[in-house]
Amino acid sequence: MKSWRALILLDSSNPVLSMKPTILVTGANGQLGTVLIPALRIRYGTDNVIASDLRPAAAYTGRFEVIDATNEDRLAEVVRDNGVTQIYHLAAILSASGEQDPLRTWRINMTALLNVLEVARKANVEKVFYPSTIAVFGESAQLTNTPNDSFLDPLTAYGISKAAGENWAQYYFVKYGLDVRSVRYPGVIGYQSDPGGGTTDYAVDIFHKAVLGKPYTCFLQEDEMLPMIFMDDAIRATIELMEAPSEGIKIRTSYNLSGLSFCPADLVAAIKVVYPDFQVDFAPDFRQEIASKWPDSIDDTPAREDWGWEPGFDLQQLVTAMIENLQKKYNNPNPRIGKNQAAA
Ligand code: AKB
Repeated sequence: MKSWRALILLDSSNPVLSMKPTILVTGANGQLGTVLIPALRIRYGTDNVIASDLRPAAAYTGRFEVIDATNEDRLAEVVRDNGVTQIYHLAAILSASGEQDPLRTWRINMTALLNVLEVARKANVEKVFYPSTIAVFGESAQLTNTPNDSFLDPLTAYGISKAAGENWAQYYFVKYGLDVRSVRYPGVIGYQSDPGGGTTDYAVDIFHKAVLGKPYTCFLQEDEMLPMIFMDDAIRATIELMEAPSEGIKIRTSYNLSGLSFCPADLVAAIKVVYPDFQVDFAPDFRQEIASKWPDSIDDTPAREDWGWEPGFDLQQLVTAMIENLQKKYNNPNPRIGKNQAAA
């Protein structure tokens, strides 16, 4: 299985590494940022990666700047004062929390992105990473193996902001030559950090409950199939895209990115191999309505062809990695687990 750790260990002769970018990451305290920052620091050097968020995390180590990305002057100041050459713009409000106040979600997501693009353009930043999402797809898209170039008619404020953002990314590339790169993440599943306000969050929460020996109530229907990706794959995809030669990046809106697809019932069955007594019930809420409009699976052929994307984790490997790592985190509190019960 391929992981970002393998990428770092196996690839240290990559000429990209000798150029040592100075990287700014917005939304550093979020689910992805918490894991991406250590990966970037291992790859490019601790001092070359500046984490930023609205507030510092409790026990932050390494360079950190308090930045509200909706404040263009503050963003410009940090970029200028630190000679930033790459920005990973992760700060955003996600699908489920975004629906609580749709106009605020639009305002924050768009203002922050346009600030990043403008600051990057004015300061001659070399590359920008912009995360998009499967939430850009809506009812016009084919649900199975959704093609990269599907018509986008998203039905959440988050999805609308990300679809618009993809077009702004392309606009800045075409009009100003700003090297903006983007992937459409599926639901990201990792043990290292908590998700924050997404429709796919169940697939992380469920593992914590299983390892703690507690029952879980799932907010999606048991047969709601969604595209997902293991955190290590998501991090590796991000770094591989950002390091790919510019001429290979043919899509300047955003690349579909596929890991695996499953529904809650599949996940419960896989977890029950390890925890046979795990209790799950289903109480679908407003997030089921969001999920029902999203793809079941994603066609990521352009990502594979243009920059060599290949996922490394299947469902069994993901479940094993999640349970083993959460058992360590929680000091294996569930007495029903014996060594020989680890998922194969
Ligand atoms: C969410 O559920 O909102 C995110 C996403 C798929 O973009 N995880």
